[in-house]
Amino acid sequence: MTFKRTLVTSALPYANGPVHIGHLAGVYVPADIYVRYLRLKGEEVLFVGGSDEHGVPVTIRAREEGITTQEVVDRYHNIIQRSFDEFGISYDVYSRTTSKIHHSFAADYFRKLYDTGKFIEQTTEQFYDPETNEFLTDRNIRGECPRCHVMGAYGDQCEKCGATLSPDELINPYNAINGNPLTKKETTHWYLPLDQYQSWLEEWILQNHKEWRTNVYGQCKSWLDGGLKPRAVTRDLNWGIPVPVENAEGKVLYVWFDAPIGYISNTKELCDAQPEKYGTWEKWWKDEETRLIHFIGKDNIVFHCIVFPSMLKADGSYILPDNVPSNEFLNLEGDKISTSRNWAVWLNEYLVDFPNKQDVLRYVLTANAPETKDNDFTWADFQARNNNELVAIYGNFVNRALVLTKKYFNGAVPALGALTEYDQQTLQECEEIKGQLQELLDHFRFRDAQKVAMNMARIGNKYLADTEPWKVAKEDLQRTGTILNISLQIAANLSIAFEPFLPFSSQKLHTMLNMPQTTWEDLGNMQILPEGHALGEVSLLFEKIEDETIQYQLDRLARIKAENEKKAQEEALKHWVPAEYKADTNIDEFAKTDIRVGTVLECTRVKKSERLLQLRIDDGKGVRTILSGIATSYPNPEELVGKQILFIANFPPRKMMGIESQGMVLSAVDADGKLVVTTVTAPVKNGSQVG
Ligand code: B3M
Ligand code: ZN
Repeated sequence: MTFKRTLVTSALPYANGPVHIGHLAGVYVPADIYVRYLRLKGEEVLFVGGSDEHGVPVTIRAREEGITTQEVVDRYHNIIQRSFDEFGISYDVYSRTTSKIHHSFAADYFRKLYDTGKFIEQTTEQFYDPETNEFLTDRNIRGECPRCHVMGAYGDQCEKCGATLSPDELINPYNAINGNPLTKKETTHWYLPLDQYQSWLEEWILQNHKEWRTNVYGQCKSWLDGGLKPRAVTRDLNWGIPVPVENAEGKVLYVWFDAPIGYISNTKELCDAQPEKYGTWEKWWKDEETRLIHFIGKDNIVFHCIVFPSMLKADGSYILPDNVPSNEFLNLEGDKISTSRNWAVWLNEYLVDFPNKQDVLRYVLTANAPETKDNDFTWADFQARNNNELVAIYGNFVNRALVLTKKYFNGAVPALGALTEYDQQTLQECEEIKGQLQELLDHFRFRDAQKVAMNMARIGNKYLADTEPWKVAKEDLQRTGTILNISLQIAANLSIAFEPFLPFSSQKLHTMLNMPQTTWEDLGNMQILPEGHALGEVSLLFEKIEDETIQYQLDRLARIKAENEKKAQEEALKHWVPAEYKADTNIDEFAKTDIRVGTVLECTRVKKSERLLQLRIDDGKGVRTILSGIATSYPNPEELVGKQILFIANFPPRKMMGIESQGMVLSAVDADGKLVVTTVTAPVKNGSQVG
């Protein structure tokens, strides 16, 4: 199949926070490299992006910040768009899913599938908060993680251990907003019966797209092998695109239904506004000669390879993605990047600390791109790559070539004299770079491609070091001229080769070389700059980054880590101390707290409570009953029997689940939120006071 044009999309980031280096490395830089490369080659290409402004995350953010959801998406859409702009992510259109055009387009899309019987209707039981009368979406349900037992895991995912969860798996689920316990209630939704697309998908992906990246192909295969099930495309929520059918009050399109349609509606928005320049939107979405490429992160694979293609197929008039070059994840200093835990390097903040250093970040993120496996961003590596590669190789080479030309030839490109074998070999190696680059870029191997571009700078750097034109100048200025001519041609080629990767530096180098507009065509031409051509002003292409600057970033992360640990403990405590106790705990009372030692005689689960254990304790004077919310940390309660533990003896008695609790067992909370009952290190008399 030969294609006439390429439509490139990049995942629509949720407008619930700024974008961070993980986004940039995983999706936006690779997409931008690819698009710039195609544009340089003169191909017809359209680069579509936008903000994903529906879904639960934005509503959660609104609550956290105490503003309306619309204000949240307005704020972050602007911040995100600005970051993309600043980092040179060269969209043709960057719009948003709250736009009018998108709302009506997505509603129409749903309506067409609805009218042609492409959905099935199902009634299921969903988690419900009887106090607020609302259904809870996965993200608004929290509870204990069934895998790592951290408290406060989300209904769709545990941020601590990364497990993908469903709310049913959570231990003691509660409403994330108000802490209310949840019940279940029936609700009706529309489903896309993915099972009906199973065999078609198997053929389309597993047979016809074996060339997809192994991580992408593998994930698709495992979904398909597991057997696809119908997926709900609507939700009970008050933020989103209302379901455009009768009797659907309070229901909106599922964010993952409307968001990918955003690619289409954003294209339409652009094409409708500038038809002479871009043609019709249908040309981009419905013409078999258009090649569609989705750049995404790995958590989006199923939606882009299975769900969205099924939606497109259900409609029947659209093209399908030709490739979905998804990356794995980028970690930060060994830990998973997380918006909610503020464990990230935010792009807007990066530029405050590193003004005008967009390309440094682009370079490092591509050099470390998580193309085949998860990778780690560290500040030490960031510094090393800047200082040892960008500054010491690329920058140093270019600077020497230009400064020497200024010095010996008054800034004009010297004549090319007779060539040595080494000259010829150097020129040839540089000429060959183009083919290697293309081969890699065509196959979405950006990390290796950038290495190849850097190799050309290495060749140049070595060439200058070997030929030492500054020494030669004393005896043979003409030879110096030849060496510098060759070096300047390499510099000119570097500015083209690096254009997709480091657009700002290429622009700068272009200006320094006073070079006419070039295209990919010119790459490999080792006579771009004619003899006598006057160079522009010389300045440094890259600057060294000092240790203090890096230390500042490391200190910031250490602070965030400490804050997160504190928060995790607080979250655990919130759901551990029985609510009845919370109200009357304050510092004054704490001073009066009477902590004593007792031996556990019996320890059993409280019926119908997943949280409470009932302990019978020998307190030295008699036996008392204490209820404690530690059941999930002690799946085997008997292990506490016979242990001497610490308890608060003078808590007023409280009734819970019909049982009177006469005190409170003291536990320590570890960083994961697991509770460990405190004890003494040697036997003491029961009833001994602790203090
Ligand atoms: N907003 C999820 C994400 O940002 C989602 C992508 C939508 S792409 C259509 O990872
Ligand atoms: Zn977990």
